[in-house]
This record gives sequence, structure tokens and C-alpha cells, in this order.
Amino acid sequence: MTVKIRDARYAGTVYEKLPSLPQVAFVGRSNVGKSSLINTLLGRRSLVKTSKQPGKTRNINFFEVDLVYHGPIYMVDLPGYGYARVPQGMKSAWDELAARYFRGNRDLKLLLVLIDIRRSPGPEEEMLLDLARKDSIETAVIATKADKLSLSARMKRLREIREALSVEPITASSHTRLGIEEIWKRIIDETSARQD
Ligand SMILES: Nc1nc2c(ncn2[C@@H]2O[C@H](COP(=O)(O)OP(=O)(O)OP(=O)(O)O)[C@@H](O)[C@H]2O)c(=O)[nH]1
Ligand SMILES: [Mg+2]
Repeated sequence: MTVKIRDARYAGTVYEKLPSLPQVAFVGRSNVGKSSLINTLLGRRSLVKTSKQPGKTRNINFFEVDLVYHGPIYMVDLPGYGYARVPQGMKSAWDELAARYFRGNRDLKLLLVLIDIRRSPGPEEEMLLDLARKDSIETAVIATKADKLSLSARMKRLREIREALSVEPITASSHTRLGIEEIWKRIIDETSARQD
């Protein structure tokens, strides 16, 4: 599948009143690779700021992506959760920000839950998937940074993620572009206008 991107630009944060468009949101632990994945999907090196330091993304940022033959959508970059060095006060700030974003958001069409392929899924991932399913929002689990493991180690980790969350994860890497086409396919499928 070839996706043609006409334009991609920063559109604003969750605090602004933005025009209504289908949204695809990227969530996951701090440092899992959310911002990098958006850049890789868009073929842009640094539209979204990334960092080795966990906790880089502090707000909910909307990127408007205009797709040829498809129209505009938002890719929504959420701050990471589970950053150990963040004081307790900040953890509830994440909850508040996320609640503000998710509550009654009818434009959210697909929630991409990212998990570092080297980690086991935790209660946060289960909670996010449950939350989305309750609101009939489509979800996909993405095992990130696959380039960090050998093929056999990958298989083992994937099995664990599959068993813990009862879903088939998409294996991905922003460095090798593994899984990028498959993710685009889900994005296009779920943000197309449907008569259902
Ligand atoms: N090897 C490898 N490194 C990656 C990959 N994706 C991201 N990284 C690295 O992981 C670090 C964190 O990436 P980010 O994209 O900033 O992660 P994030 O989830 O947006 O982090 P927060 O904004 O802090 O929540 C950076 O140093 C990236 O270069 C990948 O696919 N492979
Ligand atoms: Mg980020």
C-alpha cells in the first residue's frame, strides 16, 4: 500500500479548539517510541520532538496530516506514562490530561497502544485497551523497537505480549521501518468514512 502525504504540520494542543477530524492516538510508556513512530510514519525526521530522556512529550499534541485520496486526519501524540522519576503529582497530571482527551472524544477512531518489545505489558496497557473497547474505539497494540532484538528473541517476546493482552501485536521499528506499512493500513482503514 502506498500512502501519499500531501502535508503534515503541527496543529495545536488538547487545550485548543481545533476543527473536527478523525484522530489516531499514540499512547504508551515514556520513551517507548511514540514520537519517533509518528515521524517515521510521516517520513519526517523531526516534525515531532523525540529524546533519549524519558518524559520529552509533556502535552497532547495534534499533528494534522493531509493524505492524498483520503483527506486530513490528526495524529495525536500523548505524553508517556510510567516515568519513574516523575513525582507523584505529575502522575495524576497524566491521568487528568488523558481523561480530558478521551472523555466523549467521538473523533478518536484508532488508539495505538505502544509497548517496548523488550518489556512485559503492565496494568496501564490493559487499562487503556479496556477503556477504548468500552467506548467502541478500535485499538492496535504495537511492539516497538523490534530492531533491538534478534528474530528468535522477538518471537518469544511477542508470544508474551499476545498472551497477556489477547491481541496480535504489530511488530515495528522506527529505525528499520518494520511494520510501518501495516500500521498505515490500520490508520487508513479506521479513519475512512464508513456506513456502519
Ligand atoms: N532502536 C530503536 N530506538 C528507537 C525506536 N523508536 C524510538 N527509539 C528511541 O527511543 C527514544 C525515545 O523515543 P521517543 O520517540 O522520544 O519516545 P516517546 O514515547 O515519544 O517518549 P516520551 O515523549 O518521553 O513519552 C529515542 O532515543 C529514540 O531514538 C526504534 O524503533 N528503535
Ligand atoms: Mg514523545
